[in-house]
Amino acid sequence: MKLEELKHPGLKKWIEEAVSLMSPNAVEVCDGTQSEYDRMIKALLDAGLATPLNAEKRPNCFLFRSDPSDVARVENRTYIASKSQDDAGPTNNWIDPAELKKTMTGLYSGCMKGRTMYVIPFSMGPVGSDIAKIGMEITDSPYVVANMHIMTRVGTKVLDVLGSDGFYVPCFHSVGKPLAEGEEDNGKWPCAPIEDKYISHFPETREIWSYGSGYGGNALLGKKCLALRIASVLARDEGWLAEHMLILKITSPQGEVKYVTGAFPSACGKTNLAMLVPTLPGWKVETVGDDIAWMKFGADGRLYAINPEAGFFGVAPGTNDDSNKNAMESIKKNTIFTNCGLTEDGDIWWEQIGHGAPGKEIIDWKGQKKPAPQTDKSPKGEEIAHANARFTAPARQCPVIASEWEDPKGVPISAFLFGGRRPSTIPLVNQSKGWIHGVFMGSITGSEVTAAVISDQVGQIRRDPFAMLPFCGYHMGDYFKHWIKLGQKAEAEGNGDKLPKIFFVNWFRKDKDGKFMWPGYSENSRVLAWIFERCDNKANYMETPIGNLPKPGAIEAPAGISADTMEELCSVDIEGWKKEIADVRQNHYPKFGDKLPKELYAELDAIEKRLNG
Ligand code: O2Y
Ligand code: MN
Repeated sequence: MKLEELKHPGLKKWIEEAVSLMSPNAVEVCDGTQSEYDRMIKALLDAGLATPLNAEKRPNCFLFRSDPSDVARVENRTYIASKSQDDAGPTNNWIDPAELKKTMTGLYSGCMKGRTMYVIPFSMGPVGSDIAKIGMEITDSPYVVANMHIMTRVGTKVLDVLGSDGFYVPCFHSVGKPLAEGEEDNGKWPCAPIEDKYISHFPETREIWSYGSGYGGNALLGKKCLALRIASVLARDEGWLAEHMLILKITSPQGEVKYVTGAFPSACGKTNLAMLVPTLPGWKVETVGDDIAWMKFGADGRLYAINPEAGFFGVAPGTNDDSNKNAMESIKKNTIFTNCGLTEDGDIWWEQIGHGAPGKEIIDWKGQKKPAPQTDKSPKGEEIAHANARFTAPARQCPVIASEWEDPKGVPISAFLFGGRRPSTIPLVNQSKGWIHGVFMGSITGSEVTAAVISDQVGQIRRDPFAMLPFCGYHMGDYFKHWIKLGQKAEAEGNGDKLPKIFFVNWFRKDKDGKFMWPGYSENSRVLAWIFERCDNKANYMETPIGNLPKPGAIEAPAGISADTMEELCSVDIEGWKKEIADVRQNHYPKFGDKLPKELYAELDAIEKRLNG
């Protein structure tokens, strides 16, 4: 589509200003069609950036290799540029917005020379849904356009809903690598050096400016930047919730349906849980979303959730037929792979894919030929796929996608789950005593840092409240307050009983020999069934100082798990909890200063008193 055809004068002016700043060779407004997607792929093939996979094994699938300096979200280059530093809070990087815009305007000046500027109209959420929001991403990366086609709803249908004066979140993106006359990418992933990368958010003006990275969350601006960082600010101001949560549909053997959402920090198996195959007879679990939930109260006082995304941007290593059969099915066609290995027969491969690589040689994520691994493991430091290698696949291809996953009114939520990778202390499942206790649970969420992340904190618990630490667009103390206020409002309106029940789960408890006590994966369906029944005040439970836990026998033990182990998993470690409370009081809550809601300190005092009582 041509610029002249746009019906929104504000949008046209914004694009014209971007063109004059960034000096692209050409401008294209994306229409979202299959032929446009195919054109992007062709441009990427011609530039030597895409490798087609074996069309018989993986039709319409392509592999990309990014620059080794551009392989993941860059949290230390991600900024919340609110007018006041206090509004960004202690957990976000902050730069004064005027100063940051000056620096970035300098970088954007002429940044698209030799490239085409694409304007991507995209909807986060079903087009036209009351809960959805429109974004407009300007980018010079056809890789971003192709990924946005999968991850969001793109094109003319979005412009139709926008009309001539609709609201959109303006998003600038450039890989930061202009081309000189006659220069081509020639197989080299374009990006800027780390010190020039900026992933910037301007919460007051609802703008996103990204420069220098072409990878994932840094470049696909609908995902973490819009759907979490900017949306969390919109949600605070408009009275709804934008959360880093999966959405599940659970059907009981009696055919009753409930929807639950769950927030888990990275490396806790969120996508696997979202696509779980239950072992519990008669139960069915289906996927509504695997990463983000937007929730608004309906006229009936219940909270309704949509998945703002249309695809999965999942971690490849570790995904196999045992850990996530449904993800493996979802990526059989029409999928973009990034930083995976390439086998001799033109297929992808990664560590823990479930089998060795065929043939004699394999090409690793850096493009180097290596001996083909005989098993699905590689020695540390010699991995074939990057640890953050990804697949981008359409959600509609998931065999267990729920039929209502695109319902514009969303699905009514019965429960929130919070969870983390906690080797000790935290029980298998714990129901909060009420809303504020549930907010307390969310606020102390944390996870053991695993060797999957390069960090000097491996083995330590890193607090990641509501799994939103890298994604909250404002002060987290105010974010906790927002959660408390929503509950109080619902109570005041007589809808307290319609609020989702809140649970904390932990699949990762270890015994004294360091072995996992709970098998996880499909067996988590046993815990989901208990949660499902607790939402109706059924299922046996016992009141404890830390919350309501399953009574012995309330969750049937999976094969190979003894009654003693079940009892340990579902009991209160009083001494461990005293240490937990002390850590929250001394090290965690003080970070939020006087913005930490007094209700949460009161909850901390009450739990401590019960533990001592
Ligand atoms: O590394 C990236 O750019 C992707 S991060 C990501 C992708 C999908 C879902 N969640 C995440 C995350 O970091 O939470
Ligand atoms: Mn995520």
